[in-house]
Amino acid sequence: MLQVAERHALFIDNDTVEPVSGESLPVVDPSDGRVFAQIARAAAADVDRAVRAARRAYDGAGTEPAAGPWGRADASERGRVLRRWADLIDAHREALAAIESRDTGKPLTQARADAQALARYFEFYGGAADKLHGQTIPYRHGYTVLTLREPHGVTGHIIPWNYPMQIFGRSVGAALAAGNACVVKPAEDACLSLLRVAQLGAEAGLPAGALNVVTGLGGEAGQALAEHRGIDHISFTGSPDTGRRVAQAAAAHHCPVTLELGGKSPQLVFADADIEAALPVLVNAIVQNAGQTCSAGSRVLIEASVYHQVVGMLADRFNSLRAGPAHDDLDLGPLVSRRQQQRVWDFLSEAQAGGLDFAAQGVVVDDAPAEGFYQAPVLLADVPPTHRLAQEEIFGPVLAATRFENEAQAVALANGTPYGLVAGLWTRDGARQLRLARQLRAGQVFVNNYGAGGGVELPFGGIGRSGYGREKGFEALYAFTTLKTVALRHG
Ligand code: TXE
Repeated sequence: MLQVAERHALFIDNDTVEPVSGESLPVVDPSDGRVFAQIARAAAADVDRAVRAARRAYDGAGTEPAAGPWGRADASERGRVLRRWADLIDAHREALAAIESRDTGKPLTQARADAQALARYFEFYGGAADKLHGQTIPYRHGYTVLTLREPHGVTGHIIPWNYPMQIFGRSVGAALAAGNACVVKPAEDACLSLLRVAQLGAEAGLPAGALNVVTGLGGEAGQALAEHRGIDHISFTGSPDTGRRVAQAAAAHHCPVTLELGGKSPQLVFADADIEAALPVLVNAIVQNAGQTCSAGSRVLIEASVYHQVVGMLADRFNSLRAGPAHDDLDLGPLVSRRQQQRVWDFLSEAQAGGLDFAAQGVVVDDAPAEGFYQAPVLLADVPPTHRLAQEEIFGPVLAATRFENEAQAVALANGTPYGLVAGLWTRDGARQLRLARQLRAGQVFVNNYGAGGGVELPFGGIGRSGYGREKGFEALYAFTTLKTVALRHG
């Protein structure tokens, strides 16, 4: 079993720092429910210390703006640091995967993929850092007008527990590449990998204060970060309710926000689809990370003429899925916490009470510790589209199947939740592919494939209750800059 240090301090100014209160929070292993480490419990004073460290890295001590070691670093130098960091992450991939797997409960193979994605984010944004530039704009005679893409300054990053490394990569990678200094608040349920990744950042050459990690509770450290007047931009990934609170706190000091708030993403399967090709993708989209994925394909909408065939094939696969301890590396690990397990149980109790059809259920292996937070994957058939199970994000391995009669109904069902993050479309009809790609209300549409979790290069984000703003790809770099227009009259 992996050994990790018992107590983890905050990471500020490239150093380990104790919180002012000296208090800790327990770290629980979801596979057996046992406490195996402690993290520091930051409060407002610690967040303030981290923000001031970031400000020094960005602005320096003098009066000239952006004159700190990170603020004045050339774009090419920022890129080199990120690429060195990517190499270090690759070199430590196994250790990082082991930490992430134990802390979140995700099977080792999935944690390895997360570490690989983190390295890929830094490689991508490291390469992009010196390719981000403004434009010149044709204006009146005698003028030259240009735009400058400038960093916000100090950015705040509130990270959830489901993909700590990936979400850190997409958010912090883009922010640092654009020239910002960062303060990160990981989720209290999963911090350990990010504390290690931050140390590797210092080894890669990040100057003190360019990246700071404050662990603690959302309502304390997270809220303090969103409220802090020294923060110039906040990116948040988490639940819609907390996202609203973060946006309200940020609005009080006119701080721009990017919100990614999850989804209830549909996959549409038409009768003309390559069903054999679709099946493993449909299953993986809800089973990956035990369904705790913002872009999980948690609804499958199936054309009536193939409904029974597809549900039958899905059921066969669901019945063979196994959940067990993270280190056993099965199809699924446990859920992240007792609270998340209870949330999924509540949804399933409601499904049972409402007489929904449990078409298939995988197993939790016999030797899984009784105190772990396990949930076997469940396939629900004929879920009425207005039922809460077809409307709300469950964030567990529960797939809701619903049938449709025609294309118009398929689109209406797909668009019929308050969310709009991702949609998947399975059909061989080229005209329909293009038509529906336009009609589906989502930030990403996948045709004959589905990208739950991945896609470093692909702009990602939602509409409606799924949030706003875009992360990933080049688009994220724009979000982490502010645009200045300079108009020169020279005659
Ligand atoms: O989320 P929270 P929770 C959804 C998913 C899940 C549900 C609840 O449906 O079941 O949310 O999970 C920090 N000010 N998603 O309670 O509260 C918190 O410390 C500032 C979807 O864990 O949104 C953590 O770092 N920050 C999602 C982060 O917010 C605060 C991923 C997310 O926690 C705060 C996670 C506050 N007042 C959950 N309160 C996705 N989009 O992938 C909490 N936090």
